[in-house]
Amino acid sequence: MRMKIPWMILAAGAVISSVYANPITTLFNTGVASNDTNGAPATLTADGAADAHYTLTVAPAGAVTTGPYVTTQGTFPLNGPWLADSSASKWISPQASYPSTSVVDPEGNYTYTTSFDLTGFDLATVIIDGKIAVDNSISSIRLNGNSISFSPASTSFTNFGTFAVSAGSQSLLTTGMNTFEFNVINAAGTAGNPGGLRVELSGVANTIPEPAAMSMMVMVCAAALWIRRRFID
Ligand SMILES: [Ca+2]
Repeated sequence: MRMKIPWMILAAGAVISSVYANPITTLFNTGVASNDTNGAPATLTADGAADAHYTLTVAPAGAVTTGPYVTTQGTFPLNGPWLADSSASKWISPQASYPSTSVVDPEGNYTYTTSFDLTGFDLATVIIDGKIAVDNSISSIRLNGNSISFSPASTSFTNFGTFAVSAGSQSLLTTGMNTFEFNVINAAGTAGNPGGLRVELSGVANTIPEPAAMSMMVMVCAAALWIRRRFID
């Protein structure tokens, strides 16, 4: 009879695991209007429109700061130099389009900011994977004001680099809204010199059980204990 105890433990574990481990659906890639219930991109933002989830919070003197905009495809720099847009993400930039090489963004630091909601998640279990491409280089990535490490691509606007938030990073996180800042340097240049950012974010975390779910787990454990005492001991 004691051989049946692991089945009870597995049953309780199945209930617990069905309560936990959910996608963080408020992490948005650049150029994405909405996510599905699994946190994957569902609808993209139109070329030339302002990005719904990213803001340009710092820019050099003389820069356009009303965007960032989803960069227009089919023309420079998305007709060759930049990594092509995909169904997962699109480039965003200070200006909506760069119809000629005389349309440039000033040299200097551009800080792009995006926020996501960790309400209801166990902060110690948060795992986020990020991909980033920039024009021209990344100076830092900050999470709630804390610099986090990243692995830049060797060619910054034709390939993605990576960064991550590992489980156990709760000291960097806060219940409720959290903020990434991507600090991008646009290089000097008076012709054919746009700035831009491309980010893809995905994350999961355990949810903090609701009272009803906690009650269910307690009942499962109590039932297992009762069966053990009634039929096994
Ligand atoms: Ca540039």
